[in-house]
Amino acid sequence: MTREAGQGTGDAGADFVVVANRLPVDLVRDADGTEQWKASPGGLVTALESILKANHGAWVGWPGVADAAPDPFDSDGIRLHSVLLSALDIELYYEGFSNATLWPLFHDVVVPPEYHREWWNAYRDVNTRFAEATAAAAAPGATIWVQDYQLLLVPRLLRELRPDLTIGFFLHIPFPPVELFMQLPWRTELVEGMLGADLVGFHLPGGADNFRILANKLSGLPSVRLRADKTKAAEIRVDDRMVRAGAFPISIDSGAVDALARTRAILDRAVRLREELGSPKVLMLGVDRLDYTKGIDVRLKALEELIGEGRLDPSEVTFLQLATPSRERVEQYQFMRSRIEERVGRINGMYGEIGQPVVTYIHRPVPKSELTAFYAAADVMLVTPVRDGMNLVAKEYVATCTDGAGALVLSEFAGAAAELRQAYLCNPHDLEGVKDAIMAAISDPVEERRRRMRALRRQVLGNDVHAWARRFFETLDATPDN
Ligand code: ADQ
Repeated sequence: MTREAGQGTGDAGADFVVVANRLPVDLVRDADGTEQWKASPGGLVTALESILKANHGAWVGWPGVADAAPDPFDSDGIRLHSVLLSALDIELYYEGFSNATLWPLFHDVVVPPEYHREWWNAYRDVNTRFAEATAAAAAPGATIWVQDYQLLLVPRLLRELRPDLTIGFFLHIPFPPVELFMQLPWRTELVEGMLGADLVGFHLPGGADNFRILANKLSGLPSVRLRADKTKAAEIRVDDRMVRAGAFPISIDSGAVDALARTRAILDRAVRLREELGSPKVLMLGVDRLDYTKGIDVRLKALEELIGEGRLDPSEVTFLQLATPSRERVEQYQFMRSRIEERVGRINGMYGEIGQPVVTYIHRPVPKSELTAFYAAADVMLVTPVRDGMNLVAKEYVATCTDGAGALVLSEFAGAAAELRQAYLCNPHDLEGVKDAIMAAISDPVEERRRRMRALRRQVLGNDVHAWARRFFETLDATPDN
């Protein structure tokens, strides 16, 4: 990671600023106390890299460790501004309000959300700090793009500090139905926080609708729907401003994934992986952050029953589950991990043979190239969340299926299901339906599977993350009263 201290946009401020809970690089502290930056390039960086570089861009975020706030510095042409979080901030704002209040509430209360005033106070304080850091980093008239549920209050706080800015906000997770959102003791503050933006983006039109209804219900704000608009946007009048809310389904850098998947190194690695897994007749794959919303237990239950009923032969089938560790200090994540690991053990105990487990479970992140080889090796991809904003894994798998073989089993409750209609769709709450979808994905005639994959590839390759970012900015530019 190149780091050029004090160079670049300097103190004049940036014309384009991304604000996210995390910076695109992580500060890593070694055991001996030395610190170094490690790149953690997600899809968002890829999507925004060229806009950031072309516009003297800056990024405001937390560097990933407690009590660290290095001076702003340039990294690969982007100026990075760190926001300091103490260990207590991380506990209350991040693990608490963000991940044990908002995350479960916004995912259909899959586990009960907890409401604590001290978590809320910390969330408000940290959001204020983010808004202040952004106000200091932005040039006059700059465009700001605030990301995700950890920063719902930032648009309004920032507008109060800097009315000259154009502010976009994008929510990466589902926006819940009105009845669920109304549980929140701080529901009005949060909706008004989001209404500080000029454009509020969601993955699906349903999220934008829920938001529009809540703005009316909680703040009495009138809105109109723009029916001819591709984003199915609505305009909400806030004082003398117009706020637009619409759907912008995110995607991946599909061309890059497709190109990587065609390289000799990946294709060879995929062949070797299958051999290392005992050359099964059918290789099924799951790839997730270890999160209770992802329905990892759903697919394990389905597999266990299918084997138990004799519909799948354990000597012919292997299921590989890659599960990146996630939010390990949050209690519900600890419970879920134990439940999943217990079930993996039970299935292997019942049906595995020596040196031939039915389920191979890897609880570590996997490098991008290795992950691509896993996708390329798999016959059937299982994506069964009980609720998911989009789910990029589904799109990554499709972009990797360059030979047109491979089948995607996809939950109707993932945002991706709205676009990937030709997947083997299933309701994760209906276990018989999940089992039938898995069986169809394995045993449908090859022509039927190829036909479905062709349609999926057209969708994913024709709508990449660059188009997503472009569409968001075009709409932000077109929003009246900017
Ligand atoms: P996530 O909940 O993190 O994102 P997802 O969209 O699937 O879910 O993205 C996960 C990313 O992590 C993928 O790019 C995947 O390749 C990677 N990943 C997962 N497991 C991995 C492993 N074991 N090793 C290496 N990499 C792994 C949130 C929302 C989603 C929404 C995205 C983007 O919850 O619904 O799609 O933001 O908006």
